[in-house]
Amino acid sequence: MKEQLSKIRTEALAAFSSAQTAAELDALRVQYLGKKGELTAVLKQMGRLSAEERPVMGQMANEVRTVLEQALEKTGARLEEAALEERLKAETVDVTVPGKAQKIGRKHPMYIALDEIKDIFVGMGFTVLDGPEIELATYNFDKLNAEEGHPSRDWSDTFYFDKDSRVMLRSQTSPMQVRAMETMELPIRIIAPGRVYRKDEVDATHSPMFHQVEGMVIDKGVTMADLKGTLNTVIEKLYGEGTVTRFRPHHFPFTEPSCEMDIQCHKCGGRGCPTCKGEGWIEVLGAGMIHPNVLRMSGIDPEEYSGWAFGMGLERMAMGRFKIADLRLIFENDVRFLEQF
Ligand code: 2NL
Repeated sequence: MKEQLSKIRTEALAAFSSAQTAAELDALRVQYLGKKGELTAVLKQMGRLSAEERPVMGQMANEVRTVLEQALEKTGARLEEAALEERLKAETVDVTVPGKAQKIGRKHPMYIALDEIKDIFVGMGFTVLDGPEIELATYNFDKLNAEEGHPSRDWSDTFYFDKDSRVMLRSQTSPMQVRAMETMELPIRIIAPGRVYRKDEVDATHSPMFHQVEGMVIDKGVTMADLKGTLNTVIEKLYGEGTVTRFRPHHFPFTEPSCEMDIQCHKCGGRGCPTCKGEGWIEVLGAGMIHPNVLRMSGIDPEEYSGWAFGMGLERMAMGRFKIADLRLIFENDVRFLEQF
């Protein structure tokens, strides 16, 4: 029995020290010290010993157990340390490796144009307004002098929510200006940029949703000269000093007289080319003196006050500003397109 115990001790110690992993070591612990292990098997034979031998063997067995347990603990700690070392090595971060470049987004060309337009007007003392995209036909049409039966009110042109054609997606940002006329103190100098909706098929120059910037000035003694002077200044700031403009008569229900403003084609200098479709001129906005009916309906006395107003398409502005040929590029948001601005 003495030989058995010393053999277990020698074998176990050798096995422990050659263990490579914690799992291997644990299996060895079970093999030698477990309930069904080799040491227990020896102890089970104690009954066969004489009364004198029993305590001696018992003591020796305990000594072997203690020695093996200490060896297990030591080896376990060593393996754990080695495993940690291994992991630290495997997970090392090389801080000198160049990082992955982060792609940073940028302003959409249309918003670059809008911010420039806003800056110009704010610099002239205008306030920027914001308002609802779902509007009452009252504010979109009635109070703008476009009575029942006006072609722009047709179901084929306007997105209505109800069969009585009273609630709609605004087709222009003028309703915000009507609300301003009703609530703001005079004099008024405002611009109203935002999304507008019309039932148009998508093509190179049309979209059922686009952006408009409208604006107006109302004060005592405001004339067509103020309209021309202000808009010429704005267009020169946007398109460059010396940009040649012209005003053509036009018709809008909410202004009288009304006009459209063109800039001379920057590509051909007015001789006619593909950019201006042979015209020599490019239309940039519509404007006019606010119709007395419109002023009156919003509670402003046209005998005392007068004003001018304008409306322009923001996409068209950005297309001209950045030489973009197709409106769809503005909405598709293809990164290869947006990266260029
Ligand atoms: C265009 C023409 C225009 C206005 C918009 C306006 C607003 C009020 C009163 C009077 Cl509240 N007028 N807005 C005036 C003239 C033209 O837009 O071609 N837009 C793209």
